[in-house]
Amino acid sequence: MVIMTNWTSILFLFLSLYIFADETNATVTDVNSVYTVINCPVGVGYIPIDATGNGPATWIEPTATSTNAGDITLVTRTRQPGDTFMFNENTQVTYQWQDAAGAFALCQFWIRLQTPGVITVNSCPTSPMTATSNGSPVVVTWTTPTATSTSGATVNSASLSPTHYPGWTFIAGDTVVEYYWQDTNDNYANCIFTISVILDQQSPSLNNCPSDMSVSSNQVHWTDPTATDNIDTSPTVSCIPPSGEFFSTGDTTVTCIATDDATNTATCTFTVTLVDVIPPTVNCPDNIMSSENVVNWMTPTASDSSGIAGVVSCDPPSGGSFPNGETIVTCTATDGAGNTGMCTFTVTVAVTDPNSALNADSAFTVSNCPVGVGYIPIDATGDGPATWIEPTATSTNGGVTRIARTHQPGDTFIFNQNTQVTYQWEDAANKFATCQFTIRLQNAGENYPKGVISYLRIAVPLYKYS
Ligand SMILES: [Ca+2]
Ligand SMILES: [Ca+2]
Repeated sequence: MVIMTNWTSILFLFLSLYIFADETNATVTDVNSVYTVINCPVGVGYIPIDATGNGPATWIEPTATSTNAGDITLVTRTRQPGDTFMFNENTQVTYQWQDAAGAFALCQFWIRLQTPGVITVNSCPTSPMTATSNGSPVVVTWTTPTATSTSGATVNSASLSPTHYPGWTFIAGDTVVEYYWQDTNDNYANCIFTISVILDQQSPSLNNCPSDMSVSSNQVHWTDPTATDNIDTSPTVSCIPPSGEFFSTGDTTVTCIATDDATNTATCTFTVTLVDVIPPTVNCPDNIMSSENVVNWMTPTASDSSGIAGVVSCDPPSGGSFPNGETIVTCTATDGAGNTGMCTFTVTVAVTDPNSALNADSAFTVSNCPVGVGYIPIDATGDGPATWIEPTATSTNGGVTRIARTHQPGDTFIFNQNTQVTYQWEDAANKFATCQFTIRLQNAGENYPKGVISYLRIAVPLYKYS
């Protein structure tokens, strides 16, 4: 007879629970590796026996074999089938064997006489649950198991008394977590599992950290390094800033961090050098039409990926005197890396010059342009239509097209107001001719002062009316 303290019994029970798992045919290796114990009802918490009061209970008795030579002796059997048990009490039953070599094996379980029905436990976590720690307590969570009674009795949740709750912290080592339930028929059930926290104080290894790189595009991609660890099979790897980020001109240090489950870290760094090869973007104003030779505009803005676009200058500059016709203005800005961006716009000056007929393109001949008349007076008493002989043009270059006619005979004009009428033509050589004159509806015989109205016969390239 082996006498054990209560503490030792509990330890042996947990050993057998752990070793037998959910099988009834298991080897008690930790007790003595030579044994095979059959029909030890481990993992069931207790064996429920339907009853209405104190009475006998039966069960299949466990047996043991040993690889050691000689006979095996059952040295302990605290109860045997047919014994009387107390109603609604858990009674522990212990079997212990000793073989000829002196090795022991143990089987312990509980018998309970109770009202018919058992409590079924749902989602008891699989034991052991594992976690890793770098030495600090770690938070472990699990799904809280639930229980239902097959007898239809109500499971008394008030009796739910876990030893630990999900979300608690655990230190390295094994911790046994237990849940117990009781129903209104006084049936019992439990769920027992082990949380095994493994001490890991070794940092992961980072492999294939990118080399320093020089790039010309500000969006930079690379392949993140990989990591291995002594325990964590998939340490996380992240880089700051991450691949695919937009970088600023110059040097940026990228730091990659590998982290294992126990929050041990390893880092590596590399440098991304962004060489600026992108010229600034210069934002020109819209094309300018001017009736004066001196033309001003707001200095264009410019932007650059480096953040510094440089000073914008235009050629010819704002505020200068522009000739009649179209002038292309080019504005540029140069960034710190010497990249120059540019944009262009046109300044078209159309200054009405009474003497510009002398500057007419010599290829043109314009007929019926009423030059020298100041204006064409039309007798009228109010707003109304006016008619005139329309001018025409020919060119030695051929291909003359009338590209503008601001008014045509029959149009209505405002009384006592000078209205300028413009015709313009373009020939096959892209030369232009313009005829401008003034129409005025006025009282018959009225002499509105002549000579103050500008007029023009044939014009050099002024501007295209659209
Ligand atoms: Ca590790
Ligand atoms: Ca740039």
